[in-house]
Amino acid sequence: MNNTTVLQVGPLMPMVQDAIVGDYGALRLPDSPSGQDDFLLRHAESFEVAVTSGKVGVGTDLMRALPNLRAVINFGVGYDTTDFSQAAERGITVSNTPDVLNDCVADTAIALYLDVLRKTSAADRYVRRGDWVTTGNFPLATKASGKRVGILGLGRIGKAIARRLEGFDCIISYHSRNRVTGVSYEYAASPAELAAGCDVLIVAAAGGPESVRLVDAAVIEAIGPTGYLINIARGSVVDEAALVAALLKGRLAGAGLDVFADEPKVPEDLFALDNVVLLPHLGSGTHETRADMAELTLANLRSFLATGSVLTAVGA
Ligand code: 8YV
Repeated sequence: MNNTTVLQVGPLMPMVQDAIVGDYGALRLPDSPSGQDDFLLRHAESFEVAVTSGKVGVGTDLMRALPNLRAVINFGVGYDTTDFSQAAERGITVSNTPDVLNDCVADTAIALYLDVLRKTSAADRYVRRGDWVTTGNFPLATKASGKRVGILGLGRIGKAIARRLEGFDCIISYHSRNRVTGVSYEYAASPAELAAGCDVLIVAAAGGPESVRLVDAAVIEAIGPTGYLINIARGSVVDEAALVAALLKGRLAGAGLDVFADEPKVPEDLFALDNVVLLPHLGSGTHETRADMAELTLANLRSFLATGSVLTAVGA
């Protein structure tokens, strides 16, 4: 294997980047479009493996420009930035990092759930502004325990969220493409039906073409003015313009968002709303989980280069 077999696409954790450069002589795709053209003209044919993250991915054009690509090794469970249908057509293996981040992403969903209903971030700002002294007690919030919670996407992360919510005596229902066996939660036939029957809708569906705007204006309307939306999945799963409009008009009680349609841009209309909690896509962002994701990414790369198959293939 020559030294230019591995292509790095986008920034990666130092642990991953150092390993792929040190062990495999990976070259990094330049960030600028003109730099990329020149780079690909010289090197495109040599790359058999691309290592990337869910944030950047190997999109349609880049994948087309790599005629000998055999694998995309993705850091992150979400791979919606990689053209998976082209990969499938061309027999290109795609791996991701499932399971190792379930706990942290589910913990983040619970953090948003508690924060949005009990208004802890808003209350923190209240104390720091000195309002406790000048204005008195903070306004009452909404009880978080015992709520009816709908989970959109009862996959690995959705189930981890549900397990945590059981500890809060919540009544859980879900909608997924297919019914999930081995759970006692009620199944809703559509996202709108799920939204209509719950107090809090938590979005945990995978991103990608099949889930674009699954939560549309009608679903947001069905959550209603006393309901809340939490999204720890992908911004693309929610109609962001409809969400912002509903929040501004009081047609939704609040929202907790870790993901957005055009990250890192967040609709500025939301900044002034105390019933909205905004996080910078940090769902899996702990030292422990990111180290586990890095290790699994490298294990997939090593396995592919040694055997031609990965440990955690998407769609396997
Ligand atoms: C990562 C994520 O931050 O795994 C995912 O799908 O959204 C996050 O855990 C991201 O993928 C890293 O690029």
